[in-house]
Amino acid sequence: LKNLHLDLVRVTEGAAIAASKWVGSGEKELADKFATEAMRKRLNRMDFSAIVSIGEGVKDNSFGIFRGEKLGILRDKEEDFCLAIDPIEGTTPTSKGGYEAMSVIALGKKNAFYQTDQFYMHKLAAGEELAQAARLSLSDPVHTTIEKAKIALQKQVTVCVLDRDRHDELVATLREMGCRVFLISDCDVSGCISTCMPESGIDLYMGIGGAPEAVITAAALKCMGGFFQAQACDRSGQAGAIADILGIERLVSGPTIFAATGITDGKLLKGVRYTSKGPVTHSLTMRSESGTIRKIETIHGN
Ligand code: FBP
Repeated sequence: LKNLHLDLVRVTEGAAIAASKWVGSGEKELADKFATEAMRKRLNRMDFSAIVSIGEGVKDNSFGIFRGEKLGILRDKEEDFCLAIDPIEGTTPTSKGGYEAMSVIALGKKNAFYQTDQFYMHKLAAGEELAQAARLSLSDPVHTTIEKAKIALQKQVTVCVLDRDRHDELVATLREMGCRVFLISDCDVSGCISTCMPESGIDLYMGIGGAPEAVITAAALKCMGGFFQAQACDRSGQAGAIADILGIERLVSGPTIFAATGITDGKLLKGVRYTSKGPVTHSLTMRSESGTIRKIETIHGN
């Protein structure tokens, strides 16, 4: 996969620039449409054949690249790779000029990525230090996870959670247990990744979010050595009990590459800037085989 990771950054750069033109426009669907078209166009210039394992958008009725679409110059041939894509992770912050929107993609070998028609998954993420010091499990009750984290880290635990009504009980438990809680309006991929960045101050990510985002997160945390488990569920979390809890290897098996480009400013990446020399993007690309993490600032020219 080594030679593909810089090409994949070009893909997220293109999608982020297309999306950035719609920042604050109030036009979620149009932003998504143009970002998706840019992503498809750039993927179709790559010298490979890849199939989308898990795409975006069905839950929002959005215009999208969905599961089963084949992409790349060699797309008429049998695919060698699979993709998990989200041209805009954070359509609401894009349309409102909020924080954390990114264009993201993950690539693996053929059939490497988990596929589901469920829209939502229950998620638990932690950074490498905590993952090594405590045996975390999504099957544990919330208070057990927090007790384990407190013992392992010997400090007040900080948890990132999507700000949704469905998380009221979770947030109440975290507060009762003396946790610091970071409620984010959107973008749980970056919420999960921030557990692997000590400077973020976030120890754990907990709660229910999108299923495509879970596969993309698993790819990112595989590259960063983090812990991640997810379980398919409905929006309220009710169906969770009947689905398997999947670890990183079940979500993303074998080597993987992750790439992201900021659309608006966030913890992880700066958003697209417009200068007299053209748009400037800020991206991240990571490879699980080598553990390489590259941060790339690109001036695109006019
Ligand atoms: P979109 O860009 O597809 O809207 O996703 C943003 C997001 O916040 C994801 O990060 C998260 O996984 C999901 O939406 C949560 O879904 P919902 O907004 O329905 O609770």
